[in-house]
Amino acid sequence: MLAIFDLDGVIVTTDEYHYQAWKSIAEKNGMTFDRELNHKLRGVSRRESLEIILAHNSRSFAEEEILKMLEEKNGRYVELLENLTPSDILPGVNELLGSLESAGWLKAIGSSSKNATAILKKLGLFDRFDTVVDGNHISNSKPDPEVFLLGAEKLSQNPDTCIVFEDAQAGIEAALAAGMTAVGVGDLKLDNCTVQYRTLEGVTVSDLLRLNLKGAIN
Ligand code: B16
Ligand code: MG
Repeated sequence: MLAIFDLDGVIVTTDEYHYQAWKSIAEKNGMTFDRELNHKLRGVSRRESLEIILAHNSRSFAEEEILKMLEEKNGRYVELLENLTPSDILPGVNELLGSLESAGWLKAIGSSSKNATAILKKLGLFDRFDTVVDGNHISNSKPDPEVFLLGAEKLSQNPDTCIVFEDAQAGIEAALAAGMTAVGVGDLKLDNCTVQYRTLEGVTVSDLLRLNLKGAIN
């Protein structure tokens, strides 16, 4: 059995840092950016996030300027990530990882972020995962299933024995398109997931087994 965790919004919340970084880039370039728009960027790649901000502001820029904005946004975001510590790990994550380890499950990260490894190292969680697949390894962003299928393939697991934990609708769709069980996490209402937990606090391996996977555990 393989549990695949999205990173931002499931293991840690970096929303505020993305918000601050995008806001400074948007304002510097005469565009507006607010928290509602920031929510729409969950699970969306860096480039596609900027495209959403440009569309929202009905603006277009030359490719060179777009690349500069993306670099500046990431520079600001990486600076802000310096503030992350293990105390930022979301409730229930450490406990669930421990239970999965005891039960012999494999564990992976399936994230759109190109900063996933750096974030996991800051949290002291990098070594807890059997593989980390992130924005550096894929050509197609969620809702394309590539990120999750690659994780399963790397660990030689069939999709029907994989459970994905996601906080974004695009990620839920990606998990379903991969033929995996999709578990929603967080306050934002998610459609089409088998179950949604507000946090991972109190979630047990037995709960996951009860989700009635199509594969090995039936
Ligand atoms: P980066 P996830 C996603 O991570 C974030 O939710 C999203 O807001 C961000 O734009 C994306 O990563 C790319 O991040 O700029 O660090 O490459 O939720 O898929 O873990
Ligand atoms: Mg996420």
